Amino acid sequence: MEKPREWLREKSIAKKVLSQANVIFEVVDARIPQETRNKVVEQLAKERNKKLYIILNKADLVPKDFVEKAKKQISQEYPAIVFSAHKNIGKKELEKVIKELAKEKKIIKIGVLGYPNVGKSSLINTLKKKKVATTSPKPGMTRGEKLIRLDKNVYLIDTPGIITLEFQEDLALKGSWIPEKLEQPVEVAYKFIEKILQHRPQALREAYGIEPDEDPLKTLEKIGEKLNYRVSGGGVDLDRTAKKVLWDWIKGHIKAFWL
Ligand SMILES: Nc1nc2c(ncn2[C@@H]2O[C@H](COP(=O)(O)OP(=O)(O)OP(=O)(O)O)[C@@H](O)[C@H]2O)c(=O)[nH]1
Ligand SMILES: [Mg+2]
Repeated sequence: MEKPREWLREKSIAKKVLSQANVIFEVVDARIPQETRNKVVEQLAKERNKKLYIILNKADLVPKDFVEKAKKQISQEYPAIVFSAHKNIGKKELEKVIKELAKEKKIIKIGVLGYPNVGKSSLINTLKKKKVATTSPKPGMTRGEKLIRLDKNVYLIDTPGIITLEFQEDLALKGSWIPEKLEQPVEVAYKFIEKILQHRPQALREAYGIEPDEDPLKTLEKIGEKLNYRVSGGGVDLDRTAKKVLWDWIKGHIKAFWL
């Protein structure tokens, strides 16, 4: 299991933020909304009786009917809001929610939590209409927690991504782990391509101009060939190709999504 100490540090940050905050915004990736729901965050919120909203961020990367279906599914458990920090989606609705929350208490603190790289800091910047939180395609950008004043009596708390006790391979599949830090990038890319083949193979055709093979490894090879990533001797550099594919997913270049 990867780095329990780091995990504990993050869990303690989550606990701290959860006790400071009145409300939780759990940010998920709208492309894989169920897989990026964070069990630790939801469990801690439940234990502490904190109201939790699920924000489906990066909605600009998926079709509208898909994200609406995801929202409907999640709404059975938590209030859900479709959002994009990059495009103007859901901002008014979220602002309305915040306004309503602000009426309930003298001072309202909203903890923004979720897996690394789902767009927590970007969401805060969008609401604030100013770059107050550092963002990056690299998972693990935000380190400590940071209090940001949104309004007279409204504060947002930016936090580092919360990782649960999971294998780095599984985190990488969520776009929450830096591909270079993987021991076996090819294995992860294999699993990732397997998922895409299952849900939306044309995403690979669109991204790389290749004809996906039903064998994920062959598909990875085809991508490497197309990109002309070679090892000395002429074979396809699978390692490099695997990292590239995982980065393309992180950067939103592969248009796939599933529930
Ligand atoms: N397409 C798209 N990309 C987004 C959106 N929001 C954030 N991103 C991108 O996702 C990446 C991660 O964004 P951050 O805001 O740094 O994510 P974070 O959750 O704060 O990440 P950590 O601090 O590492 O946990 C960046 O490359 C952003 O540009 C969005 O709504 N749409
Ligand atoms: Mg951040």
